[in-house]
Amino acid sequence: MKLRVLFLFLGVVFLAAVLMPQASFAVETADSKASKEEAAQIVKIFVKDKFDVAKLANMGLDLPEVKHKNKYVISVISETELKKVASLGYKYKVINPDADSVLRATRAGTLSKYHSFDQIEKILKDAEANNPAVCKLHVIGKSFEGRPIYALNIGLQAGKPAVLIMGLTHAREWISAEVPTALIEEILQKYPSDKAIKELVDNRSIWIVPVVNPDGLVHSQTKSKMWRKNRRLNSDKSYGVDLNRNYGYQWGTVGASTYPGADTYHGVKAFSEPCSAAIKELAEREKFRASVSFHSYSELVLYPFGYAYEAIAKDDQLLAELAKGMAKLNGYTAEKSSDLYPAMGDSDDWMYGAMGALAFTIELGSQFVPNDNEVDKINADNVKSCLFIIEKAGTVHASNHPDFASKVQRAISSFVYYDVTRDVRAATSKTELINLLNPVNDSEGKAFDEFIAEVEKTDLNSKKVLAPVLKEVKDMYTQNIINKLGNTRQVIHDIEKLQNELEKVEEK
Ligand code: 0X9
Ligand code: ZN
Repeated sequence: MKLRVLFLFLGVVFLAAVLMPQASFAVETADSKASKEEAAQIVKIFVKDKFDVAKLANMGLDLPEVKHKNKYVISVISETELKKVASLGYKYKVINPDADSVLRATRAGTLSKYHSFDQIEKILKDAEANNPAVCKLHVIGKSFEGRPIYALNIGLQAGKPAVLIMGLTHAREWISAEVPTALIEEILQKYPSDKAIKELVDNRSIWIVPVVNPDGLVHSQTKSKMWRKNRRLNSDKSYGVDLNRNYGYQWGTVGASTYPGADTYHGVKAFSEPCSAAIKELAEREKFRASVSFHSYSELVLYPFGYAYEAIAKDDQLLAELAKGMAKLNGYTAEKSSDLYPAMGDSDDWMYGAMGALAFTIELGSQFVPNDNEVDKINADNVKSCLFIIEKAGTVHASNHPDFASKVQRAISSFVYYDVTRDVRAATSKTELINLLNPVNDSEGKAFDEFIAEVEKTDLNSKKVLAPVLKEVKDMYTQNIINKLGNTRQVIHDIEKLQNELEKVEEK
């Protein structure tokens, strides 16, 4: 078993080293702007199985459409990346050699059904001005280029279950800002007359961030429509970090690029970007019970974990049920995120894994910018899914949510989180965990029993992180037994108990 894990690990490291893209995508220098950008092509790449898909995601490719059954993916790709794909032996077909130009032609330069950032800003300010009793507009941070990141809080009583709805993490996914905006309008319009909506406003704290990536939206709507990332100027003079690879759970491992020019570049460190850091701060403060992040496209409701096939959430069943509940209302398909493709650093893995929120990503529609005549239906269907999850957040919760998790559980999840994110707080949170488990503080061994039960439930990566703690605790207990040597019967009993429990864990 251990050998298999080691081989798997070496295999991943090898693949990552071989497949990391060495070529750039959309590289701009500060002063030469778009002239040096490579055109974004839309390409169909044929795959054998899910491991082929994982390899492509691991190269840092951006894969908006993955058809496992029909054995192909659609990628938005640069010429250099495409050459790399071809050299690895993948068959492909160029669907569109210049994706931006088609959008230019079909949309004729107008936004028509879609809102600009300024228009959304006005909707938010009007919402607050016209409904001061039920909503308040917050600026939760500033983007790289200095634009405000707005969060509208609807339902102002303190202490009610909180839910977060986010849109437009990726620049070109314009429809993903429309649904949260439509949700605001629906709630505020219906609040005075609709009993069910009034019930939600009075008993929840609903936070809506329609545009997580304002710089990206402005860039996509005015300069380069197929833009995905934010607009950070990277050290190699390329632009942008993929905000959905920048969250700090299992950060820096798979399904993203270390290469700044790539479309899935994960940034220099977790939460390096003001926009993802703003969401982190908000989430740490509000302790959301549930969250939905809108993207486009593929008509999917995704649930964690996304970073690995084998990483199964403790609340897998509940997450799947809720995803299906939302999917029933918007007509989409519910699936575990990694089944689309394994990728780390997305908002859901962090929201769920580190914050204990029941977190979902909804991939809207069947293209990045659906046709005008589809927008109203997409909005209406997905507003229903939002209202469903907002309602559910009052009655169900993740087992690791801070309001519900035990001390031991919380200590385990913060230590694992700080350790995997290489946060300096890992050391103090380890000490806290060990103190809880110290037999001096845990004379009946209750915390220890809970620790063992919790370790058993965690995924393989967390078990690896927890192994040294287990060893230290084992040593402490052994020492404690030795200290009690006077009472032989007690010693034998304690040793047997400890041995039994350790065997159970070590077998796994
Ligand atoms: O890749 C993404 O960030 C999301 N898809 S998109 O086409 N909108 O870019 C999906 C994220 C789902 N999470 C994982 N597969 N881990
Ligand atoms: Zn997206």
